[in-house]
Order: sequence, then C-alpha cells, then structure tokens
Amino acid sequence: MPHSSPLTLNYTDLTRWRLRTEDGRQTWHYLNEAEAEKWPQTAADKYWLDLKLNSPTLPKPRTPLDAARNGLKFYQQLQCEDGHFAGAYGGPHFLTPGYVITMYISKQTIPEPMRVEMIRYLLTTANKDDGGWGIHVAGESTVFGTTLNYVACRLLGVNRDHPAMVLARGTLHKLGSATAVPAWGKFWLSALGVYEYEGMNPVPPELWLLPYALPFHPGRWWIHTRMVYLPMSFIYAQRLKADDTPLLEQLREELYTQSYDSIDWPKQCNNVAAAEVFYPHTKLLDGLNTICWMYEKCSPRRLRKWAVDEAWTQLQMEDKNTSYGNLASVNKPLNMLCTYFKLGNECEEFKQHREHTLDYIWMSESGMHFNGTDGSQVWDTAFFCQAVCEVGLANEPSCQDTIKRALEFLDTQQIRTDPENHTRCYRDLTKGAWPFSRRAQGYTVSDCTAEAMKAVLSMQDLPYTNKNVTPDRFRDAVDVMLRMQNKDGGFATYELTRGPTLLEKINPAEVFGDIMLEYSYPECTTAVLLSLKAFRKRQPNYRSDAIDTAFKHGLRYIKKAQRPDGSWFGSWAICFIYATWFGIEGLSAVGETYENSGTVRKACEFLVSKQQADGGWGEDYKSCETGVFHHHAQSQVVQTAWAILALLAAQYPDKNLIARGIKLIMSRQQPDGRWNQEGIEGVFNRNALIAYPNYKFIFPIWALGRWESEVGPGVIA
Ligand code: LAN
Repeated sequence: MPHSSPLTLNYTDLTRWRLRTEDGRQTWHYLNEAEAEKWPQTAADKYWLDLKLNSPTLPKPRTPLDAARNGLKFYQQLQCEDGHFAGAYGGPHFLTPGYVITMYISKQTIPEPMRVEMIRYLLTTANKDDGGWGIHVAGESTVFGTTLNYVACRLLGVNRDHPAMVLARGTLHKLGSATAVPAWGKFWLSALGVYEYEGMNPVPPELWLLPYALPFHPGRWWIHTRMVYLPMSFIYAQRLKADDTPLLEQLREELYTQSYDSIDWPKQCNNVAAAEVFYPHTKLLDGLNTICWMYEKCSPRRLRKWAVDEAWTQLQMEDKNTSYGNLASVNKPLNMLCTYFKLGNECEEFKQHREHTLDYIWMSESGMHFNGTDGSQVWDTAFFCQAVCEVGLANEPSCQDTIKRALEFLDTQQIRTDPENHTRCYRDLTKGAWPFSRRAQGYTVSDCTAEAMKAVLSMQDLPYTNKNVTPDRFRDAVDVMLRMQNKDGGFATYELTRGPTLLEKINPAEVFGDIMLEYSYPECTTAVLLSLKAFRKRQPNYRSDAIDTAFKHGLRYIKKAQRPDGSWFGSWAICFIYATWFGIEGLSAVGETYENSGTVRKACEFLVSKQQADGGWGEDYKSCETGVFHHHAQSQVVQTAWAILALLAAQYPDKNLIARGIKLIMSRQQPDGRWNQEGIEGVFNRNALIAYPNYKFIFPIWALGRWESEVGPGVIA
C-alpha cells in the first residue's frame, strides 16, 4: 500500500531543494548530492527555505527613498529565472488533505522527500495547545481542520500512537468527532470510505441538465463554487469510493467516539459543529435538501446516467482549458479523482493530472503544503513593477535588468486565446486577459488583467524596454474588462454576476460566506478603472465612449460601496485598510482629494482614526469575519504601507502624520534591506486566510517611494 513505510526522517536536507520556474510554472525538486552540486541553490530557493542568504549589510538609509532602494536591492535577488517573483501561497488548512486523500484513493505513492516534508508541515502547523487544526493557520481548532489534517497525517504514514495523533484525536473527539464535520469534510471522508454517503446532503449532477434560464443553474454560480460542486456531484452521484484497506478500517475507528456501525448516518447530514459554522443552513436550503433526498430515493437511472455524463463532459472541458492545472486548489485534486474513477490511473489524462498537482506544491521552511492556487506569479510581479515604475526606481541602472525580465514574463503570460467551446462550458472569452498565476491556467480575473496591463504599460514607457506588447493586445485586454462590468457599475472577479442574490441562501458549504455568486468588489473595480485610465492616455481614441461610460458607472459603484464610517470592506486581503486604499485610489483617479471631496475626506478620516500609537497601522483578520474593524495587536508593515499609499493618493494635508507611518516602516527594515514576515495578509470567502508573503516587500517599497515623489526628497525628522 502507498505511504506505509515507517516514519524514519523528520525533515529532509533543506540544502537539496530547488525551485524550478519555467514559463511561470513553479515546481520544487529534491536533488541528490551530485545533482545538487551542478544546480546550485539560488537566493530565492534559500530565502523561501529560510536558509542563510549572506546578503550584505546595506548602508543605513537616510531618506525613505534610500530605504525603498535597499528594499528593492534585497528583493531583486528573489526574482526567478523566468522573470517572475515566486512565493508561498498557503494558509488554508483544507487543501493539503485534499491532495493526500486523492493520492491515496488513486493509489499513488507520494515521493519520500515530499511525504516527509508534508508530515513536517502538518505537524508544525497544528495548534500548540490542543494539537488540532483550524480552517486556516491562524484559526482555533475545528472539526473541519482537525479531521482532514488528522486523516492526511495518517495516510502519510504517521502512526496512530504518535503523540501528535493522540493529542489531535482527543481534540477531535472533544469537538464532536468526525460526524460533526462540515459538508466538504463529509464529502472527502465519504470518498475515502471512512464516512457514509447517506450522512451527507445530496449533490445531484442533474442540476447541470436544467435550462440555463433558471436562476439557480450551476453555470450561474461563482466559478469556484461551481467548479467544486461539479466533480463532487460526479463522485457523489455514483457513490464512488476508495478500495478498502486496513488503514481505512483503523480510521473508521479513530475518527468517531462510537462504533462505526452504530452511527445513524442520515442523522449526521446536518450535524455540524456549531462553533465553526460561518453561514448556517437557511430554511430554503434545508427544504431543497429534503426534496433532493426524495429524488435520490427514486432517481431514474437513465436520467442519472445522462447527468453524470454531462458532468464528465464539463470536467473534461475544464481539464483541457486549464492544461490539467484546473481553476484552483480544491477542484484540482477533485478533478484528478474523477479521472481516476472514470479512466483509472494508467491513462495519459490521469498522468497529466498527477503531474500538475506539482504546480501547487510548495516547499517552505516549515515543510511542504498545497498552495491556494498554482501561484500568484502575475499578480505579485505586476504590483512590483508598478511600484518601481511609479516611484522612479525603475529608471536606475541597477533595476533595469529586473524590469526587462519582469516585462518579458508579463508579456508571455497574457492569454492569447479563448477557451474552447466557451459557451458549452459556461466560460467567457479570455483573449487579451491576464490571469492571477500564469497563462496556462487560462482564467482571467478582472483585476489581474487590470494590474498586469498597468504594469506592462508603465514598463513599456521606459526608454530601455522592448515594446513587445503591441497596441492591439492592450485593446484586447480592454475589451475583456469592458465586458466584465456589472449592472451596478462594479467589477467582480472572474465573470459577471450571473444570478440573483437569493442564490446565496442555498450556500451549502457552512464554513464560507459569499460563495454562491460573483459580487462587485471595490478592489476589482478600482483596479479596472485605473487600468482604463492608463490605457486611455496611450490610445485615446479606442472605444472612448464605452470607457467614459464604464468610468462613470464604476465611480458610482465605488461611492455607493463606501460605508458610513468612510471605509470600504475588503474581500481579498485584510480588510478595511486594504479596500479603503483601493477606494481612495479609484477616486483620486478622477482628481478627488481630501481637499475637494467629502467622500475622500471621510475615507482619510477613517484611516487616520485607526493609526496606532507607534505610527503604524494594523488590522486583524477578525474584521473579515465580523464586518467590524478589529485592530491587530501590533502594527503591520503591509497595512501601514496601504494606509500611507492611500493618504498620499488623497493628498492628505497632515504630512507629519504620514511621516510617522513612514518611520515605522523604516524602523522595521533589516540591515540587508528586507522586511520580516509579520501577520498573514490575505483572505477569501470571509473566513479563510491566505498568505501573500511578497506583499511585505512590494508595498513598503511603493509607499516609501511614493512619499518621496509626493512630499519631496529629504530626511524625515
Ligand atoms: C484568489 C486569489 C487572488 C484574488 C485576487 C486577485 C487578489 C482578488 O482581487 C480577486 C479574487 C482572487 C482571484 C481569488 C479568488 C479566490 C481564490 C482563487 C483566491 C483567494 C486564492 C484561493 C481562492 C480559492 C477559492 C481557493 C479554493 C477554495 C475554495 C473555497 C474553492
């Protein structure tokens, strides 16, 4: 059986790991000694493994721009061979188990160095007090996190008597045992054969056969939700599960506080540990579940077969359109599992899937985990480039090579084609768009197209760069974005809002909020508006009326989304400070400032009211969960940088107040120019945190540099 070898190693030799980056694809490799000699570790490898970098102590910066230059000097070393800036993208605790469970069911052996490092990651990220896991790395232990990660550890070969397992199991039992695991956990356990399908609410694939005109057709759901429920429905409808093994038999004993055979499964469908429910079932959902249950009892065989076939067709289209990389980290293993069940583990399709799981696997100083996506390559690189272009550092000779390589990367990552059969698979056109990670993944996000386009436009203005991205390619990007504006004037993430808000009422995932639909977001909206403005400066005649209208409606949305206290609520990073930065930038694009706009003034006052005693800003992730601002116990360089960027964009008059934030950022800078990792930066679905470790370089450099462009050179007293 896979993973049965004893746990002999606690960690691998970190000096033998290498990150390979090709065309944006990131994969980690463990070399033997001879190979390791021929392929030396780069600064990026060492940095991400937390090995000693030996980067020189830099002259102590006197001015903010000097500090930005030092930050840049350090950060430049981390640029990868193919021109992008790589980074870990972890945080959620429900991703690595999906991979491990899928590998186990499909009878794949996880290579030994990976197995060892995954165990190390899972054990080092367990909560210290009770040995359990939360929904994300900063959360208290939950049944969801603890069940899935406990199972992952056991499948990876950790013995049931290992002290970490004993502790985690005790915690799981105290929290209610695996019968109380939320819906997605119930699914994973059922597929593994350590929970029974009658204990989860139905996921009927027949929904895909309904006419699209119906407002609840899955093609209208937020793409991540629809792409998770698609493979789940394929597996659920056929009640597919792992071949039984002695280890699974043991798990059936370990996960529960009563004997497996005595569990009343139908009663467990709605048994979810109350403390971890973020979005409780509505009456509407419970009613629909009852109808689905009745349907499950009498579903006509031929109809079911037709629905399963349709799900399979959709799955294949997704696999093909993403080059087997898939949309993100949940549907990646799920689609692989469907392929295994349908075609076995010998076929080319399955091998492609297995190969592309590697795109998600990241080796960090605390071990190996599954990233939230196959990276954040385009996103991080685009922000970095904008920062150094705006503040003038891109003109300095020492930055030119970095910029040329980053531009080449972003040039190659623009999506140049549309998805095949796009209407058949409910996809939109993508020609001209940029993705979040890399071109092969094939999905656009409104703000990823926007940020990448802004970055490329600025870089191509520099005298020393190639102008490979031709005007027609920018026009394609603009077309993509203009098609993405919602009726309310705002921009959502991957697609237009396609369904009524009522759909949110059937959100069945329990642990996430706002997942059923696309919504307009201030972050995405501002990004698009700023990119249209930048485009218009270069090509004033292209679709100028459409751009005018988009701008007008976009601004209307931004103003409407502002909260009475002057802030905006952030959905993709923590939280109010992040979105308020976007809100202010959007308004400043049409010349609104603290002096001339009540909206901007209110927003500035909100930010100013949150400045901490040390001059910095810091916000806790609880803001995302509760919708109310929560201070972080310590100020954070990243959030301080966002607040400063916003106040400078607003031309906030009290420069001494901003200077205190600048000094805070400078005081946290290390002698070699780096900033150390502080709190986790990102969030999604209201309740899951995700790391953006590049932000601590990009945004401080940007804020320090903008200070000097706005306020002028000189030392801060
Ligand atoms: C992301 C990452 C990037 C993020 C921004 C570009 C920052 C944002 O402005 C728009 C939304 C987007 C693209 C986004 C959406 C949701 C993602 C893909 C993620 C947060 C990364 C991981 C997450 C995905 C849903 C994880 C899988 C989990 C499920 C619940 C399906």
